[in-house]
Order: sequence, then structure tokens, then C-alpha cells
Amino acid sequence: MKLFYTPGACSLAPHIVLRELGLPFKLVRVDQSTKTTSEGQDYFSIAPCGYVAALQLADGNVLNEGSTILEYLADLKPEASLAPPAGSWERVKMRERLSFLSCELNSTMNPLWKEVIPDGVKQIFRMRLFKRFDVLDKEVAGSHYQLAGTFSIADAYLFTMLRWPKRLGFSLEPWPALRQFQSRVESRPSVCESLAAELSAQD
Ligand SMILES: N[C@@H](CCC(=O)N[C@@H](CS)C(=O)NCC(=O)O)C(=O)O
Repeated sequence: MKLFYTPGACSLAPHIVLRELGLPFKLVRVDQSTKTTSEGQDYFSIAPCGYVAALQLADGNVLNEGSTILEYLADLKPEASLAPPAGSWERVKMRERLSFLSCELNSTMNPLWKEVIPDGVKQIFRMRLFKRFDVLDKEVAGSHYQLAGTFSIADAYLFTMLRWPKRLGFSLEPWPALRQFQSRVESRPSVCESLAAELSAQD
């Protein structure tokens, strides 16, 4: 399998999960400014919208939505329990959370990176994001992780996005439980290895 990634982007979540599962994979870096890969390909030929993550399977098929990639990977090794069994109520709740993380966090944070977007507009997105952080902070305050209380694919995704506020110029200070969650996940070997691999590849 090949994971197409950009250092520190949402592709970090499937990267962490690949290492958690001990699956063989190759990292292929995507330069977002030129949309070319470290293997010299036009990234649009892999992912028509040009965003990461993308996972290319041995047969050439490609998955290109982060939450779907995460579920696909978890199901390759169900014994690792990174997602509840398919068909269970808990799995439906996991899908609900992944959808929330993708639509309500990832998509809300995306405009904050864009220089062309005026500050007033960014403020609207920030306020929207902060309300979602309030909800998640309450949830993880009573538990080590989201949902079932053990590390899951949803935690890899949330952790990845909690690294962005610092780079976007605001702090997680108002959400102490989220900060604790972040430190807890950061100490996992899979996370340390993923961060080291991505940061050493950064331009
Ligand atoms: N719908 C996609 C969105 C992924 C996404 O927002 N990727 C960002 C990095 S976190 C990206 O590659 N942005 C560059 C672009 O859109 O051109 C998903 O949920 O996986």
C-alpha cells in the first residue's frame, strides 16, 4: 500500500493507524504547491481533487477520503480493535464521529489556512470550531479517549487536527481535557514514529 501524504496534514491520521496496525506501507509525499508527488507523478492522476490523504492498494485502486481510509485500515486487522465490529451500533457511532471530525472540524479549519480569506470570515469559522471543541472537551474529560474509551481511528484523526491550532496561531488553553488527550496520544510509539517520519521529510 502507498499512503500519499503532506507532512502534518490530515493524512497523519491514516499514517498513525498504519503504524498502530503494523501493516507494510510506503509513504509518498505530496507537494501541495505543485501537486506533484515525491515519485514525480501528477497528484491529480491519483486524487482528482488534489487533496491528501490517498491510499493506493496493491491492485492500484485508490481511496481518497480520510474517514473511509481509516475504516478500511481498521478492518484489515479487526483484532487490533481500532474500530468496533462492522454492523454493530458502536460502529455506527464511530462512523458518526468520523463524519463529525471530517465535516465539522477538518472542513471548518480548512479556510483558516488560506491567506486570501479575510480575518472577519476566518473569525466566523473559528467561533464555529470553538463550539465543537467545547463539545469534544466535555466528552474526553470523562474518558481517556473518544467513544469507547480505548484508542481508536477517531482518536488518530482528532489528535491530528489538534496539532493545527498552534500553527494557526491560537492555543488549546480553553480546552484542558483536549490538551490532556493530545499529550496522551502523542506518547504512543506509533505517533512518535509517524511524526518523526513526516517531519524529517518536511521541506
Ligand atoms: N474530504 C477530504 C478533505 C481532506 C483535506 O482537507 N485535505 C487537506 C489537508 S488536511 C488538503 O490536502 N488540502 C489541499 C487542497 O485541498 O488542495 C477528507 O476528509 O479526507
